Amino acid sequence: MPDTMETNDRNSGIHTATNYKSDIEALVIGAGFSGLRMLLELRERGVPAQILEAGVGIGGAWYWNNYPGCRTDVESSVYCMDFSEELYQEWTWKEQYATQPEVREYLNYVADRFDLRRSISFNSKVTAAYFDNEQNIWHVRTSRGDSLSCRFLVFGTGFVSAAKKIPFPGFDTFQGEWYQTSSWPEEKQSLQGKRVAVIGTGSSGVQVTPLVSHAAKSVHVFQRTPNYILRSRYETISQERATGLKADYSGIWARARENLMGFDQPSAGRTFSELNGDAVSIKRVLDAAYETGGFGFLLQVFDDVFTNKEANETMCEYLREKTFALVKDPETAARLNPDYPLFTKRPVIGHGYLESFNKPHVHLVDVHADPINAIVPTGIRTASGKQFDVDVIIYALGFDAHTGAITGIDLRGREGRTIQSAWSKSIDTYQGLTLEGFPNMFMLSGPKTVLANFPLLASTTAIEIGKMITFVRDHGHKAIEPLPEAQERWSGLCDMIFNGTVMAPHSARVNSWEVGANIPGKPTGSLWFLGGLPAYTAQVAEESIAGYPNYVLS
Ligand code: N01
Repeated sequence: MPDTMETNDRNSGIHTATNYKSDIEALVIGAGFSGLRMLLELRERGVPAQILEAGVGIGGAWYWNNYPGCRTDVESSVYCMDFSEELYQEWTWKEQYATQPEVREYLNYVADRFDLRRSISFNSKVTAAYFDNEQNIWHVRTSRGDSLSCRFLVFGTGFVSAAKKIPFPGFDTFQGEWYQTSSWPEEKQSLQGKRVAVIGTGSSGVQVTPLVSHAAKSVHVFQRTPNYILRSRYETISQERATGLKADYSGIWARARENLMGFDQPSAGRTFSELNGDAVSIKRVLDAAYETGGFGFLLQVFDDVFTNKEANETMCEYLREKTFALVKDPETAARLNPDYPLFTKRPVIGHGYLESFNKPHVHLVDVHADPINAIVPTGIRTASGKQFDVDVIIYALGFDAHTGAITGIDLRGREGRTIQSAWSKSIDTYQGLTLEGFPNMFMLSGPKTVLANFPLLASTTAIEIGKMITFVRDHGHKAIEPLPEAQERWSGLCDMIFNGTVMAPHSARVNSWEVGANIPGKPTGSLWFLGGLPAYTAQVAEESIAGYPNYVLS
């Protein structure tokens, strides 16, 4: 194994020397938000650590999802690192909902500002990790043939990093250009005057479609399950607003930590029944929240939106009416409207998406009724035999969320137990952080972690993982792993909360990735703790305060 390696950083064009030091104690997989935050935490705690990153640049999901139109759906004022006031004062966000280039620029800035690059090995996709029972260490291999070992292995691979495989027979026979939104090429692609197909109408498909429609000669959008489209608020941040945000650094993060989903937004402060069915008052609160834009609509209308069928359906109906108001052709509008409770699938922020269908060259193709059954050299064929000849296919098919980046590795824990066998029937973890049978292995956003604003969630879990690693080192333990009964209890809690929501009975039928239902053969069940960020933060902190009673320390 060489001591230093040259890697070409795609973002900066700079050749960065990365060092593989033999005294590395912790290996972190992924140089996105969570991996970078973890590296900072470990450095702070004096734990020698290294990041292994598959890409050749910083950013994780924000590096790969380079497609036109990609941007955050959480306000940039909280979609960032919370741990350093200096950083918050130095960086000025241009957009209220940052574009992908802006987020990537930010993460590069963070990496440089805190001198992180010297501890990142790019172009190093982890292919295998085996736990050595005798020595209590992990042996790790990368795609470039490096073998490393470490005491602690930390996954910073995010929720949505392993793309769903293209399932259509013949996709490799297509003679035109094709792209996946999740690994969009760095070079600019011209779609000018081309016939384009977009397959998939989740966040990625909805973001890319309006941009494509500006340039393409024709656009066919292949929709299987419609999504609720929330109003976007893509505005630039004025200098005055930026100054105000910076001055409110402590307030913003204090409020976000107290918010159910880690946003700087007030909760509704009312339930549906409190409005006594008063149509005027209901419309007033719906209008105000819709105008706020983004996830404001979810959190600022009724606090019982996830548990009260009537509250949820009232909001759904409001959004369906918006579709009819925005899309001129009522038949198309009807097909764009979902019939399931709001939040069964993650809602999507649409900037000009619905309006795209008013353009004469943009067509909606319903592949629920008539599924795609093959890709042919000239285009797409559906089960009924209809053929759509196109020059370009854009696959926006989503991800093997939460687990794909972990199960994609030949990962073996204690006594050679594979990750596939651990998650064959049910995808369980303890607090989304650790997994029974996989000692000294941690996940910054593992299955059954809290559903919340990602950077704040990652900051919370990086701190807790940091504490656990410090505890193991300081107390002379060799390994830590959760008790099976603790893991079972945590899964039971996650299931109980999920089953109490109005979404639960519908999630599988609409292929929600949040329950694993978008991947054939994947065990289904809630992959989130839906109890909110404040409750999650308190529960994980309790473990460290009590000295890890739900863990086996050896
Ligand atoms: O993926 P998705 P995504 N035939 O799974 C369709 C984050 N994100 O990449 O619903 C036909 O939501 C599938 O249809 P169906 C965010 O958390 C955030 O768009 O399974 N269609 C669906 O329409 C988001 O939720 C941002 O019936 C097929 C689409 O492909 C998550 O990533 C931006 C099919 C996949 O939608 C995932 O979003 C982008 C088939 N065989 C992503 N297979 C922002 O911050 C799949 N589909 C804004």
